[in-house]
Amino acid sequence: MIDLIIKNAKVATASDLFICDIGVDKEKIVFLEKNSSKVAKRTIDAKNQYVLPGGVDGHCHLDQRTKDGTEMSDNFESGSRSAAFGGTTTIMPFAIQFKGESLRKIIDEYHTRANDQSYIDYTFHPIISDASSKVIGQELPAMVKDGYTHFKIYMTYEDLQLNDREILDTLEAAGREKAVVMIHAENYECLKWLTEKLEAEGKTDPVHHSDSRPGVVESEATNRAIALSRITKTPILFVHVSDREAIETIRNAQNKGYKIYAETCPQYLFLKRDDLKKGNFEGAKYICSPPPRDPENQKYVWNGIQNGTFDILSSDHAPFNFKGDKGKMINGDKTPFKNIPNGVPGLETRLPLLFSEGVLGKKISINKFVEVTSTNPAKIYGLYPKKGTISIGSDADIVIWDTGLEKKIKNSDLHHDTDYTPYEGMTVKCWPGTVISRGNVVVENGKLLGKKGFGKFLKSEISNYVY
Ligand code: DUC
Ligand code: ZN
Ligand code: ZN
Repeated sequence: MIDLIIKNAKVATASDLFICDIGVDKEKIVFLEKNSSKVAKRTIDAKNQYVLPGGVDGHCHLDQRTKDGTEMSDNFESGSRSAAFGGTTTIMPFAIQFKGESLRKIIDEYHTRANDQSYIDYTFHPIISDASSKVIGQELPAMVKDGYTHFKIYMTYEDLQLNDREILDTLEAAGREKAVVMIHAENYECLKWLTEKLEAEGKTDPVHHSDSRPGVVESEATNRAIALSRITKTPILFVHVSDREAIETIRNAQNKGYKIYAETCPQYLFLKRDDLKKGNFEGAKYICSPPPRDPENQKYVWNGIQNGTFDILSSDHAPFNFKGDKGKMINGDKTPFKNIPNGVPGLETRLPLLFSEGVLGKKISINKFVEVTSTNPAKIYGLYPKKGTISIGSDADIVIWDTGLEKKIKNSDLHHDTDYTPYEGMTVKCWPGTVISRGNVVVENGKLLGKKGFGKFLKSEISNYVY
């Protein structure tokens, strides 16, 4: 007898929509059949419910080391728990390298942070901030061989940024090894110059974070990174793309046939610049980089999902508490925007927001939803078809969705350890009902049934996207 059958499932993948029974045994999907007569230890009837592959969140930050005295409010336990409640069954947090550190050492350290903590499967994106010849000539190739096939680099932040020459060196090495390079594109000199001018005028409130990083700061860096990608003939993936001109620049490059990929995030669909103006320092809750833009800009982000400019929608969950002296209020409730840690929480709300407004709001198809939230991140980061689809032989990472609801998002109902959500009060019309990771029910009827430590580290294959 097999472990589980999900009957009458309305299954959506990135390409198809069909009704069938899903058989699960020993953590895998073993059959997809209409009106199956087989029996299992457990049967779930999913009649009239969408049954989708578990979400793959290709970008989140958990228990990430910082240098400024702040501390992330979610670790691998609370972050993975929250992700599971939101219908995500694979997460990809970052392992950050500071200058002078060995990549291998930091990966070992992040394994220690994640070991026996996660409810769901995970992989790491190493962040390369030290592009020394040893790191990119020796460590990077060895790490790709060991299953770390995707890396992030920054064009901004004093401690993290690579200059153009270092980016060229890194891209060349990554291209040789067939690694995926994710790029945070913002022009550091420009935003630093703008920040200094704002400070000189006494403009240090949260909303001025947005003035220090106007769209052109992002689009200039985007354009330059595309040039560096072309020079080295190495594909790149832009993370957390927000700005209309940056989107157009990416679209143009894609139209010319360059291998340029892009990710956006819910904060650029649902949050706006005016949120940063909220009084009593509340605006700090919305500080992330790039910053939320104006409502007109949101239309371009939706359009970029619709027309395929964006391959991926990730949460970029970068959690810092609003209160206390380790988060947004590191220097009290007058903390100048320059010192406010960047990032918003969103692991749990990513899928319900996009399903509700995108699919149920008829902006995107159910297939597009699966594509950008599960299948593409699995493909691009070398985990497909183990993850990211419902097919025979894939891991049984499955979400049965409840629709037809009216649910107000409240932080007190979420399962992260962060003391706020920027989506407080927004209404969604769906929520994951049953969340299954490798055949095991992790969440059902709002209850956590999964076990801490069940989640395993996943080695990534070389992605087809970089050939
Ligand atoms: N980049 C991220 O990817 N996340 C949070 C902040 C940032 O700059
Ligand atoms: Zn970034
Ligand atoms: Zn991020």
